[in-house]
Amino acid sequence: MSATPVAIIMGSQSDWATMRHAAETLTALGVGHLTRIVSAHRTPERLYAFAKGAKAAGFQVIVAGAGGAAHLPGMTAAMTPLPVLGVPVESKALSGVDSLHSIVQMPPGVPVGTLAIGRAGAINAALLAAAILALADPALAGRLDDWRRRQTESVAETPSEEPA
Ligand code: RP5
Repeated sequence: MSATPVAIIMGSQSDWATMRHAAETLTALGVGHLTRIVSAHRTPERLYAFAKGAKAAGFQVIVAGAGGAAHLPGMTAAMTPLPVLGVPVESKALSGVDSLHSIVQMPPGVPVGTLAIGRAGAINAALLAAAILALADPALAGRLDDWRRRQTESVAETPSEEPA
């Protein structure tokens, strides 16, 4: 496997507060990743160069987060054969429903695997990327199993007075 199999791209610096959760999850699983700001609207040539070169650069999965008119995951998917996982970033105006609709409603033929809005989607995109890579990486599959086991063990049987 490539040392950096996952690329996490996002449309803006403002998306990092959400997308950092994907990066942190991949770090916890020992999955190499690169993070880049690539805007479909403001830096279209950067997007073109990234997406066209992603496979040759050694990436195997792309996680793309964007908010509002969130064309980044779909445009990326249009220019690479790699699986693209889309994270709808929570927008101020419409709470991320706009982002979700922009990312999830791809026409047949160019898929984007779309996750939940916000932090949950970022974490789950990383877990899904890791699961894809784990199909060909038994050591990573073991780390994913451990991650799930620890999650299971962390769930109390009885609710406490402390806030979650
Ligand atoms: C999108 O526009 C970005 O993905 C971001 O979620 C949204 C707002 O960007 P900023 O105005 O905060 O840079 O392209």
